[in-house]
Order: sequence, then C-alpha cells, then structure tokens
Amino acid sequence: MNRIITLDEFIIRRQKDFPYASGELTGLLRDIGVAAKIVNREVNKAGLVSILGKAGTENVSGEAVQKLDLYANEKLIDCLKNSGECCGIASEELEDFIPIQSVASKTSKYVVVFDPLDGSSNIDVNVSVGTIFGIYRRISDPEGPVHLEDFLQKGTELVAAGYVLYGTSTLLVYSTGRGVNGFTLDPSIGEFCLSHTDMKIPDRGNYYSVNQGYYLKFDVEMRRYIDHCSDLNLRLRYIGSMVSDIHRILFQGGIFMYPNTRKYPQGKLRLVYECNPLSFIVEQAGGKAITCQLERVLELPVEHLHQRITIAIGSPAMVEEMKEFVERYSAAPTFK
Ligand code: P6P
Repeated sequence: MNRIITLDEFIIRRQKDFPYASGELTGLLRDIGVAAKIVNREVNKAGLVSILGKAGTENVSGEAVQKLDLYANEKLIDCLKNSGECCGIASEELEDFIPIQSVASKTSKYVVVFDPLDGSSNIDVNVSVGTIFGIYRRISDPEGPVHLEDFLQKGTELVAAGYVLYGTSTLLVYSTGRGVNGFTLDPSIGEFCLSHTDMKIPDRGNYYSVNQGYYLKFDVEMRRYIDHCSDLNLRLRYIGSMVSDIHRILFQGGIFMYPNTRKYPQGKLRLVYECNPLSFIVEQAGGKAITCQLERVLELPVEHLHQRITIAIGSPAMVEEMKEFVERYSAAPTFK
C-alpha cells in the first residue's frame, strides 16, 4: 500500500517548485484546506441541524441564499482572515470585496476569490455541491489597502485555483500552474490525502453536460452541436452543480456547456468565481475552456466582480468540435 501523502505534506514539498516561494502560498492553501474540512463537517450533517432551507435572503445575483451558503461563506472568510497570508477576499455571496486590515495580512501579497458553496440549490435534496477558489497576486501598491483591480485580473494571472467537491467523498482538487492533483478527505484522520496524481483530462469522452431544458432557447449553432452529441449517442449528465458536472468531465472526459439564453443573454455562470478558476484547472489538465462566442475564458477582460459569461469547457477534441459547429452554423458575423 502506498504511503499516505497528506495535502499539507504535498503543498510543502511542492513549495520547492517555486525558488522564490516564501511559504505564504503554502500557508494560504493549507488554510483553505482547513476551511474545506469545516464546511464539509456541516455539509455532511446539513439534514440534522437547522441550516437547511433558504435563508430568506438573496445574493447579489438575485438568487435565494441557502443557510449553508452563509455558513460556508463565513467559515471561508474567518479562515482566510486568520491566515495572515491574504490581504483581500471577494466572495460570490458578497456585493463587494473585503480588504483584510490585520497587521499580519495587509502586507501579504495574495487575494482570494471564491464561491463558497456552488450548486447550493441541491443542498436540500442531498445532491453534491462544491466550493471554488482562485488565488491572485495583488497588483496594487503593497503599502496601501487592496483595490478592486486586484480582483479584476484575467484568469491567466491566477497563481492557483481549486475546488472542493462535497460528494460521496470529499475531494479537494487544485493546481498552482504545474499540473492538477486531487486529495480525498479521510475522516478517520481528518486529513486530505493524495488520491488523484497529475490529473489529465481525456482528449474526448462519452459525456456531454448541458441543461437540456433550455434547448429551444439556445442559439441554432449550440442546438446543432447538442444534436451532434446526441447523434453520437453520448450520455447526457447534468447535475446543476458546476463543480460536480465539471469534475465528471475532468475525470472521464466530455464537454460542459452553459450557453446564452433569453434569461441570461450574457450567460449565467460567473467569470471571477466559477469560470476562471475551473478553466484554469481544466487547462492545466490538458483541456480547453472557451465562451460560446469562441473566446478563451482565461483571456477575457474582467469588467466587474459579478460578470457572467457563456462557457464550453472540457476535452480538447470536443471543445474544438463545438467551435467548428459555431463557426459553421452561427448566424452572427464570422468570429475572429
Ligand atoms: P441551471 C448553480 O446555481 C450554478 O451556478 C452552477 O453550479 C450550475 O452549473 C448552474 O448554476 C445551474 O444552472 O440554470 O441549469 O439551474
């Protein structure tokens, strides 16, 4: 049996990959791991305590916020505030970013963006949900407080990104730009243990993931590509939790799409909190991530914190095929 390698041990070992590493990123990643364990503890017993159900409030995107969303948001903020390695936070649940003013934190060089509990509409029906995070180096004057510009960086500027999947087991997957590794939580020792080394997405797969219920609302080129997936007898798998849907695609190959609809003409999914971190990971695993207008997600200019985009992400051969359908059938002017 292979020796157990914990997340902490792995992060510390990999710190040597960065000659100028000062240990700050190591500390930050470990603190995110602690927050994930705390959130996991509550997610796993959500049915037993009064944190189920809608919290009665709406988040900045106008969606009903579940109590577990608020709990996960608070725990992540607490852990990052106490870490001393992060000078600012932006959460999908909050209108604006939060500067961290403590003496230890305000001179630190990293800011963190996160969706504390993505797919939370699935909580009450015991379907897997996830946390998504991204880490940027601050670009504003290190002597002063963080600025909005620190959080509006392109996905190509990510220093690290990851997700936690609270499913049949709890899995933390992350990348610092040198490949993708996955760690499964062993509750008996309370540690995330290396379980998926150097993850690579298959060039193509048997799955496509899209909300078929909106099919008639998609543009013709997306409908043509979805018909093509169906003609190939690919299997439709759609959980409605982006982390779960993308994890399947990352692991088994396939393509996930959220095109524009009448309700979401720009697309529904958030660039900062969902699409950039997950696109960073999928690209690091050899996959591709583009918008349905064929732009590379990671190169998109970030105009505001809650910007929404369309996305097609997954196996490279399948994303390329979807691109060919868009170029062939799109009524819009030819894409650059
Ligand atoms: P729809 C969850 O609310 C989420 O942000 C993603 O996790 C998920 O992929 C998507 O929205 C589901 O949206 O419109 O299909 O219910």
